[in-house]
Amino acid sequence: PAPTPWWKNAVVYQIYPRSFADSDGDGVGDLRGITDRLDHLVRLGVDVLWLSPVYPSPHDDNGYDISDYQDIDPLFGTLADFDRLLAAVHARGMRLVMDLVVNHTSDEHPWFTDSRDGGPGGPRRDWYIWRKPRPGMEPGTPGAEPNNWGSFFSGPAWTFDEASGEYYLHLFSRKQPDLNWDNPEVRRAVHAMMRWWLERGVDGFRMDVVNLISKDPALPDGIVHESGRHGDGSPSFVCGPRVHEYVAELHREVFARHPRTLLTVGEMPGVTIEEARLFTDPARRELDMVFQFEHVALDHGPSKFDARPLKLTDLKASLGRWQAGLADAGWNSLYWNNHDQPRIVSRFGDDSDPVARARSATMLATVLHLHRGTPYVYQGEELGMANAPFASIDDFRDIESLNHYREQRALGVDEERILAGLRARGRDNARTPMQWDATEHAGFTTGTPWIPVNPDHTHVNAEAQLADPGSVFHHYRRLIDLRHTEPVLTDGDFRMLLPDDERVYAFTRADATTELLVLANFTGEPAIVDLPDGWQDTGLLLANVPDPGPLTSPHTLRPWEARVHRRP
Ligand code: TEU
Repeated sequence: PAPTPWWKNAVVYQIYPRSFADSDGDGVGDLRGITDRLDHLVRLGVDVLWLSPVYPSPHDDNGYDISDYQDIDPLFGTLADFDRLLAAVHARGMRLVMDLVVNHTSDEHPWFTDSRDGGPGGPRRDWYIWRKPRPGMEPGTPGAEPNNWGSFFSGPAWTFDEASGEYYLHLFSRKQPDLNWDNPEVRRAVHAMMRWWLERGVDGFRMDVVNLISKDPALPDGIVHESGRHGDGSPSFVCGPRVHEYVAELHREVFARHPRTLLTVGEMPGVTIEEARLFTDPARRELDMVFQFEHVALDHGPSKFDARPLKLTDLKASLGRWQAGLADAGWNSLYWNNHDQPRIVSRFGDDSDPVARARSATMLATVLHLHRGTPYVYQGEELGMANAPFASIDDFRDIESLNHYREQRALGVDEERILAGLRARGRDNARTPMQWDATEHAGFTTGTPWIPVNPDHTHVNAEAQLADPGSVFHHYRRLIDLRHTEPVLTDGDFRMLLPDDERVYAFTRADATTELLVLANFTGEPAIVDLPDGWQDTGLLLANVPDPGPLTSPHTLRPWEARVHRRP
């Protein structure tokens, strides 16, 4: 059999540079700050750093709107700073993966200004998606857009360009025009740029919304759902007609040209298990793994801001389906958190008091890290960092939240109701500064942070947790160590237990020699569970409570208790 790829028992740590560590006191994190803090990651034991974008950008979407793919934004430092960080990461035996956003560029990228200013028939007009107004409609007026698609960031997915009388497509903000991937010139330019980064020594890419790059060329109207104000274009652009052709071409023109093994992960809103199998089946030479979104869409209504309680059986059914679906071909990425999701301890756990926070955070981590796939740790997750308090709309920074607020206010929705949705699900929850210590601004900056630090940093911080062997940090360190030392964690079969139990998440991992049992209480109350046969008196491998005691049958799990047993 082919050797097990290195990333099958690796753990990836995602850094959001803007909020990780500020070395020059301007209130924004930067590359030197990351280099200064690498030993935190070495202590944690992670193998790979995934860096959210640090390229030049107007920061309309905090760097996911790139205006130059082959440089570093002065806000974060210079290419020399980047090379120093890369060397320091490699010197510690870790690897660095870049976040690449090529479904769209910034509207300030020269490719787009050429395309716009050159007008129809201009030099790069066909590098983006331009269309005439809907026939018979007054150009530039609501409803005259070429189709009825809405943007992920509220409003229509089209913006009118007065000079040419045409519209350009942007699935995200109007400052993020979508590239036309049907144009081979665009694809060649992207391939050359990616090879440039690989020649610089980076170890792979996280590809932003890479399953959206191929659109149905007819760009048909989408269905207007009952809660929607615009058409849902997703059937025309989620895993569109030529997406596998383009991703396989990326593999051929970029990844395959670098003999050292890379890590490639595609972020794929709306991807199904069937599609994910096609993207990650090694025989197809496309990507190593994908980020799917099913498990982080179980606790809200049509809008992500319409928060609803999670049903544990829905979560188990969803994650169980993905474990089964990719068991024989392909590979799962495992995550609760990233820069787009609220903090998991506040979402699926309990952040209301220090014990419940630490206990529920380590329970959630244990469940995730014992699944089959590559685990991702998002900065601060290893400390059990929680959602931040946002006093008013002025505390929010994220374009997705600010646009949603403006749109809902214009519709006359009650302000407190909108703020409640933003506080529960807003992406800024993940973007408050990393909490290094209990000093002012949590040791993140000596200046004024670009977004307020969570007041709970006085007791939730890396310095305090490093000194406490029972901390969330040390539990993550033990989980990551297990990933490196227990082969059954990498390739062992996954079997979900108790699918109908609304309180306990239980499953096993097994290979020819070893079997693990994971029991986790997803509630703040004691939970009684009947053990599967033969697990009493088995060795306790890891628990998130100080005095776990032996397994009995039936067994009473304490609030938020997680434990891993091993046999033989
Ligand atoms: O996210 C794509 C994406 O699907 C998210 O917009 C997600 O749907 C939404 O945030 C959930 O509320 C990627 C990046 O991770 C995100 O930060 C960017 O804003 C977006 O693409 C555009 O580049």
